[in-house]
Amino acid sequence: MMYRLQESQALYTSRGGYPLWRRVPLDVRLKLKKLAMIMRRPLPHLERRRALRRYGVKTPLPTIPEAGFAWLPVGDLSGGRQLVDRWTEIAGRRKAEMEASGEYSRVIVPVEELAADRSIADFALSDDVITMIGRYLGTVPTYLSASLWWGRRHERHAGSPFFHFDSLDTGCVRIYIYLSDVGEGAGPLSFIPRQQSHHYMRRTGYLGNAIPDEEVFKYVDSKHVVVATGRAGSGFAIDTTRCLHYGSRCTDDDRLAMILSYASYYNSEQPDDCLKLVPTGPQDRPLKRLALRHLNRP
Ligand SMILES: O=C(O)CCC(=O)C(=O)O
Ligand SMILES: [Fe+2]
Repeated sequence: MMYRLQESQALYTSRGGYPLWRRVPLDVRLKLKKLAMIMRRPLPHLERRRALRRYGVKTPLPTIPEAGFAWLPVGDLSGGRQLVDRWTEIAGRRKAEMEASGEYSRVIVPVEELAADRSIADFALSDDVITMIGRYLGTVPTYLSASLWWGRRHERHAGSPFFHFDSLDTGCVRIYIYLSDVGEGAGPLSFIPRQQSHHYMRRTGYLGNAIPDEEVFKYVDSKHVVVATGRAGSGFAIDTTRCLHYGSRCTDDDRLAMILSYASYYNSEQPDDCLKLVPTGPQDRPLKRLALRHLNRP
């Protein structure tokens, strides 16, 4: 049992802070923090809501429902097919090179190379993708990162193999695109939909870190776990701040996945410097420009 977490490392509200503060759950804490950020600089908040209405795509798009997860027809979204064709080939080749050298690293393509890649930028910052995520978050999102992970069979450090919530914002979206076939044993992203995840958060006072499966299943029936298996080229959007999740339990097979991350403008992730390498130009659409702005690096 490689992917068994022996001891709970999770943090709970009851363990610290002033007595009243101890009763404030994670989602409320994040909301308060965000409200403070918006009050300090309200203008971008209003601008971005307006921009979404004004520049958002008017033709039908996939929707990310309240439950926080949606499969995406990646090939039908603008730039999706090109991205998948190009990066399935590159990822497979880089993985083979690493294997030949006998080394392992989860990151097989440097983040700088991903940030600078035109096919990734064309998809990740397209009006389609930004509008779809924007409708879910209620604002033009900020683009945080593109990464490409190799999960090697039996590798414990290939990703985040234990249940947790991310806490960079009150909501966020990660787009996963599998670049290899990901069956049950290849570490598919697995999650609990928003409603049941929220129940866990409120019942336990969860604040952070990894939780053993048994701990989660004391509060949520394991039948609610959704295991997102898929073929190479398939993709989905997931809100990892609202859905308990884990991935990379590569018990039988390897996994190659590209992960694109977005949150609102008011998030607490430090923007990576390599985002400056994203190809830009005078023809860029307003939504792309806004998606490349960050609170800590306007
Ligand atoms: O290893 C994985 O796929 C899970 C990664 C994760 O926790 C995340 O994308 O937030
Ligand atoms: Fe996560």
